[in-house]
Amino acid sequence: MSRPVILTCAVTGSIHTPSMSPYLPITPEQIADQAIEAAEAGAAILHLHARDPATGMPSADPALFEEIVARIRARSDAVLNLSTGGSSRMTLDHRLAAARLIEPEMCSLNMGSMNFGLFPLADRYEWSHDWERGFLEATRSVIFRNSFEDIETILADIGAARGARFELECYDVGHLQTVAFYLRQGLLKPPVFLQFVLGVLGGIDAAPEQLMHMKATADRLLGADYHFSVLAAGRQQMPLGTMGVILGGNVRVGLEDNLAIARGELATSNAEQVRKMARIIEELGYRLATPDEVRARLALKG
Ligand code: KMH
Ligand code: ZN
Repeated sequence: MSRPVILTCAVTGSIHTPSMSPYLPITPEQIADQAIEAAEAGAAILHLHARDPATGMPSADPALFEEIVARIRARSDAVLNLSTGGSSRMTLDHRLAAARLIEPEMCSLNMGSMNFGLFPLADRYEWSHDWERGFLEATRSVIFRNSFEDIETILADIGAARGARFELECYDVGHLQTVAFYLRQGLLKPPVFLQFVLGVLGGIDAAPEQLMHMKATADRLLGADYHFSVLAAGRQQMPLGTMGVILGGNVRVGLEDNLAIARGELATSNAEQVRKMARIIEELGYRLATPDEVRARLALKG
C-alpha cells in the first residue's frame, strides 16, 4: 500500500500583502472559502492566519479567527492549525489570543528568534494600501522573537493546558537542536511534526543541499521518532516540496509561502497549488493522507 503524504495548505499568512496578488484571501469569508476548496483538493491540514478585512493587514483578532474556524468547520473536517507566529510585529499575547480561545487540534510553534527579512520586496510592487511598504521595511529592524521563554509559554499554555500539538517551524539547523532539547526535557512529546522552512531571508536558503542537511541533522538529533514536512518559500515551493516527499516526508503549499503557480504566473487560488502538489504526489506513486490519518499519525486530540 502506498505511503500517505500529509499535504498542508497555508492559506494567507502574514508575509504577502494585498497589492502583491488579487487572489490573496483577506476577509474571513475569503480565507474560509479558499481553505475549504484547498481541503477538497487534498489538503489534510489548513494552516491559518487572519487579516483585517478593511486593510488586508495581518491581524491577531480572535473574533476574526473564530469566524474563519466556524465557517471551515461547517463544511470540512480538515485539521485546523492556527498560527502562533502571527507576524513579527505582534506581541506574544496577541499571537496566542486566538489559540487560547479556540483551542484547536494543532498550532504552529516557531523554534527560534531570527531576522525575517521581507524588506527586499518593498520596491518590487506598486502599493495600493499605505501600510504595505512600511510593514515590509520594518523587517529590516524588527526581530521575529521566539525566545526559549516564549517557546515554553506556548508549550505550556497551548500544548499542555489546551491539548494542541504542533507544527514545529524550523528555519535553520539550530532550531532542530532546540526541538531535541525540549524532547529531552519532556516538554515536547513524540511524535513531533517538523516543518523545514527553507528560503526565508535570515534562515536557511532554499536549496536541495540544505534540505538534505536539515534531514540529516534531524536524523542525527532525533533518531526515527519524528515526521517532517517541507515548506520552501517562493519559487522553490514545488521542487523542494517534491524532494521532501521523495525523502520520506510531507509537504506544505499555499499562498502564505508562494503566490505563484509557475514562473511569472500568479496562482489564482490556494486550491490550484494544492491540486498541483496532489498531482505530483500521486504521479510519484504516493497517496494523500486524510485528516483522520493525520489525527492518528500525529496523535491529535481530534
Ligand atoms: N510564514 C512561514 C514562513 C507561523 O505562522 O507560525 C512560517 C509560518 C510561521 O507559518
Ligand atoms: Zn504561518
